[in-house]
Amino acid sequence: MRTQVAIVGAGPAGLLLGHLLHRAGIDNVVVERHDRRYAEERIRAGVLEQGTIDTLDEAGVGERLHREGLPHAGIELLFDRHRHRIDLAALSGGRAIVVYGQHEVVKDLIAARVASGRPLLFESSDVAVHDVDTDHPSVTCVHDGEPTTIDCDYIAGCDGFHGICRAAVPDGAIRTFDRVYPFAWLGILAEAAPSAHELVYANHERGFALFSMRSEKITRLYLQCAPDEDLAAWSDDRIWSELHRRLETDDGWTVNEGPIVQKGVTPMRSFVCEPMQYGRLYLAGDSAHIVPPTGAKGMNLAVADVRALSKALIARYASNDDTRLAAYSQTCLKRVWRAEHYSWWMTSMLHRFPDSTPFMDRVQRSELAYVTSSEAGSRVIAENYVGLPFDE
Ligand code: RFL
Ligand code: PHB
Repeated sequence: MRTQVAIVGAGPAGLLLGHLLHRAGIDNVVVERHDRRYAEERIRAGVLEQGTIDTLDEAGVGERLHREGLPHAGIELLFDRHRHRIDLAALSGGRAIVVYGQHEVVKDLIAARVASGRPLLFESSDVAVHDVDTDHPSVTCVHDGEPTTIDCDYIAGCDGFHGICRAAVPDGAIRTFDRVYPFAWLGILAEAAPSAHELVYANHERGFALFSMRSEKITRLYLQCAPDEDLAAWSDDRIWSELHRRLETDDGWTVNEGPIVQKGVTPMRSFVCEPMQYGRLYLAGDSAHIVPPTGAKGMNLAVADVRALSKALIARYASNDDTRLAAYSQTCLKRVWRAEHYSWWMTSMLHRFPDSTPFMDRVQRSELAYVTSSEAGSRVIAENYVGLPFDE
């Protein structure tokens, strides 16, 4: 099989790239290791930045997100039993966020892909990339039991943090930057009406907690836990009791309980590889960088990467102009490092570190008091949370 761009991975990055290229008339094939159901049901991110919403709108896949997503104009930080609101819209010139599950974005993109008639090869095994440092790269895999070769001009590595694309770059051709945190998040989905309209990020002496939601009927909650936490040790009762303690406020606000329909543990790390390209292989999304989820940036960065990559490939095919392709990594890394700092900073301000000292606890408390009382402090949170404008 021959195509212009071979895309490895059908997460938000790979699917959106495939769709943006399709709309520009650029032929592409998407190869995915898992089946459609896995892609559509994997519960992950929930916060879409303004720029992500704009990109999905421009790509013609924003209709359901506007109908079913929950627009939010603020978030709250909870500490010392009080909630403090950050007015995102007022502090960022009217930008805001929408809460809409990543798997819903994926469903919308898969539907658009199927309608386009272009190939999306689910359940492909033994996926490998070849000759990426030549002008005739290829991807091989086994699909429907048949060994398959996809000859192409370019390869997009959109296969997540544990994928094969970054691993195919020879040692020494990329540099990596890494930080692993001494905690993780235990996340649940509960069939319970959210008891507040906005997200609540809590710093508590027993550890961080986050109140979020997916719909008027589903609450999404997270608790800071150990990196190697054993889920079996967490009965539903224990989870609720810990959530109530960490999210308790003096004004009597409390989370609503309901049947827990999903539980999982998410490790926390920061990671960047530089450059995000080797030869004709371009990395996008989690395959090139990871942020801890505290800043809600991961999927948004994946969307920003493929927005830049699609524009670069369109310029290349439309007018044989390689300038944007050559600048791809540099363009993306500027935004990536901003998000890396913000996610690290929010994580540091809101979590309990096992090696913390009474001095560091007081410093953290002072920082929270400052960012929630000073307009300048609140603005730093707001403008980063809603996402900075694209540098185009
Ligand atoms: P994905 O979503 O990991 O998709 C990669 C795809 O590649 C496939 N794959 C392969 N395919 C073929 N051959 C191989 N060898 C392959 N290896 C892997 C995989 O099966 C998969 O389908 O990466 P992508 O597209 O870069 O998207 C990144 C986002 O998924 C990620 O950054 C976010 O989920 C992070 N994240 C959040 N991001 C936000 O913007 N806002 C949030 O509120 C937010 N909250 C979160 C999060 C991530 C979380 N977890 C579980 C890590 C909350 C959590 C709890
Ligand atoms: C979520 O709703 O899953 C969510 C929201 C905000 C975050 C991370 C995850 O920072």
